[in-house]
Amino acid sequence: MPGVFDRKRRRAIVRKISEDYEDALSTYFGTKRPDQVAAKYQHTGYVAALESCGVEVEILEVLEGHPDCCFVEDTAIIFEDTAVICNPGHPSRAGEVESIAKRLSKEFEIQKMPTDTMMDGGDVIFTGTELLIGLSTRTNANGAAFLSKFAAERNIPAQIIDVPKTTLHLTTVCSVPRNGTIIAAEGHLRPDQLEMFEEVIWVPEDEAYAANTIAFEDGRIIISEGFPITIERVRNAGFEPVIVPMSEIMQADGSLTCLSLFIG
Ligand code: CIR
Repeated sequence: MPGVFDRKRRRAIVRKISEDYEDALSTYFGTKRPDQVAAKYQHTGYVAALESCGVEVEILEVLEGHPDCCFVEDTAIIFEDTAVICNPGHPSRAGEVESIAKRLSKEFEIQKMPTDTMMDGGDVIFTGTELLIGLSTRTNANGAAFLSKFAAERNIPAQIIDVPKTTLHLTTVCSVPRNGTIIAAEGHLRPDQLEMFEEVIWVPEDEAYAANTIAFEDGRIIISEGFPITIERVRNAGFEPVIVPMSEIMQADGSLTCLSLFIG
């Protein structure tokens, strides 16, 4: 299924780091206000890493007054020819979706979510055969029910996973680099939640941030710098790591996938 869920990952939309990025929301990984200038450098490096893996990247301008606007993963979920526009789970992010919907309407049908739903795209993962939908502080049961039904109508089954209170989104603590394999953070997810996978590459709790990766069909995998145990485990599992610095993105609770919306 092309779009967000296709590990060919040919095309992505990203958005520049805002001038007020230092005011971005931060609850989990932040230890200080993020450095906006360093974040811009890291974002440039991130885009270069995507391009080096063959992704055609479209860079959107900053949305004034939206410090979290670079985290475009949260704004929409792409299904084949339809873009589901999320109802962000934090009020400060509500103003980000309109401009994404406008951009996506150029090539996708637009499906808005009902007003009683709440969903961030960071709570949705496609495993290759099914959707995993996280219930979190940003995604409520109505949001999960709506997306499950929407997916079922397209013959895609969905499973709901409780996102632990220790983390922001489902994607914050896991990623699916190939069908049947999940990279998951110890201390956040439990083995019984991941029984649908043949292989779990466990990330030690003190490297939890590194569980979020972006993998490609050829085995390359973009992974955050500074997490040696995870990098070694991923390499041992047959992947070729492409390592990028992410410290200032992490300060705002953003991970690798959060910075991209894959559209083809
Ligand atoms: C937020 O709290 O909404 C942003 N500071 C971080 C969003 C990260 N996005 C993601 O995990 N998909």
